[in-house]
Amino acid sequence: MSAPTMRQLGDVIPLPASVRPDATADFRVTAGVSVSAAPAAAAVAGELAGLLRQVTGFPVPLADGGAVRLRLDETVDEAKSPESYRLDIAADGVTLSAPAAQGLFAGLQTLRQLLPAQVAAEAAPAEVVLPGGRIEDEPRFAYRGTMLDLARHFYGPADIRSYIDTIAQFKINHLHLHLTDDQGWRLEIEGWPRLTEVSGGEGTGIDGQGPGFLTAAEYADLVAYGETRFVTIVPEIDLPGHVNAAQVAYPELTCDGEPVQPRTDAEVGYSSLCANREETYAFVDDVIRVVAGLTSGPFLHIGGDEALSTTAEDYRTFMTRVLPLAGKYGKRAIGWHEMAAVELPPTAVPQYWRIEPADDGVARAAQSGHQVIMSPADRSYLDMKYDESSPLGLDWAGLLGVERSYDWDPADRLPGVGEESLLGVEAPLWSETLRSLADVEYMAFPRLLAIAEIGWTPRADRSWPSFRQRLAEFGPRFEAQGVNFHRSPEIDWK
Ligand code: TNX
Repeated sequence: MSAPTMRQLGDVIPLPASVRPDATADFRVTAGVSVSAAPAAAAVAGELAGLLRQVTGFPVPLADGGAVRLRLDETVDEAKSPESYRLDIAADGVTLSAPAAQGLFAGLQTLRQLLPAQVAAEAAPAEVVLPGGRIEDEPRFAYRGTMLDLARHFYGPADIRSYIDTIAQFKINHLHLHLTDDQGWRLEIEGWPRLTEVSGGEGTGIDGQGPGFLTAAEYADLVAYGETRFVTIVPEIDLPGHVNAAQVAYPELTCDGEPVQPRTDAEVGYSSLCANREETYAFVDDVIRVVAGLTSGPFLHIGGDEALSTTAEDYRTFMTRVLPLAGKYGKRAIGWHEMAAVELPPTAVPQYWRIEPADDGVARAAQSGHQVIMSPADRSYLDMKYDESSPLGLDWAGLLGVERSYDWDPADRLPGVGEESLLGVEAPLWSETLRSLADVEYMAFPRLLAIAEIGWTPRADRSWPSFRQRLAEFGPRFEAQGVNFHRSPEIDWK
């Protein structure tokens, strides 16, 4: 048997809040290892046993009195985040404890990264060693998200599930799905079949290359799948602009009732719902009711961006009527920051994407108690090119290398929107130049890991040299999982 390889206790992304290595306490995972768990932790325990099996080749049964123990633990301070956990690695065993299943799941992701990347050959089981010590961890922000744009290019349920699996490993806990735009409508809505029959069909998407839609049942399944990875789905119906696909399907949604042509180009800002027609609100109420009914998470994103062909007055009329509909159907509205131009319901969350600070009401909203999601395009837009040689991506917000995506802080972006006003951070990935899950992965990895660390790790503990060094270890991990990534020359990949 070859000598067991070992990782360092702090070799984790995102970096945990507290890491105390103890070189005398390494734990050797040997042939007899088993996992024990409180009944409420059975799912996470099953996953951990599976991981250990994969890495070592040992049988790793679930059994009482196992050396690897998972506990839902009252001794952990209940006032802490449900995502908090404590991981103790000692010579005689490993104990993972948390106040809630989310915390156990977060701790499992840490443990996964402390195991070697290798997968044991079936014929040759191999011991591995976990580095000794204690990790105590909890997130900086409750919302750590990323976004997929299904409208410009559709990705099916298998791709989305695979993406959820990958992002959850970095403690990303929200997946925002941009479901509708000028080029396509990607979620079946009961009572409005033409939305997806016409605008989800062949020839939709950028250059007609991204057809497809989620049936209501497929979407509900994805929501449920996300729950098992503690990833909350945030559906977006983009309103009142970005609606050409809806108007192609239902011409009565235009101001003059005249049909409009399908569009497969990347222009923005030319379409709008009509603020002074009741048909508009009947449609929007219905769509929000249906989407809310299919979504278990607390959020519903109503878009609100780039409504360049809606007058300011119509925008205000429309948003003032539509924003409360999220609450009417039990959801909390998120919208791109343009919506902060109107009086917001108390729980509404502006998502800020601007490059340069401007007076668009976001600071005012924060001062009156609104939480904000930070997604500045020049730091968090995963569809920006890495550098001039990037085969995919746009560059209107600048080039976005890995260091640039790491070396900023959401609490410094906008005067008046500090730490206490932030719900969290999100990295959107628009699909104009993407054609496959491999393209998505290439743009997201490794930059999404930078955003994940910004969202999780205490600000004072972050540094680019440390991140850069830890990131290098993830090359072989992505490869072992078959996840595509950009071998950025900024990193000395292992
Ligand atoms: C801006 S910023 C958009 C999207 C585009 C994206 C491309 C924002 C809320 N909207 O419509 O897809 O740029 O980077």
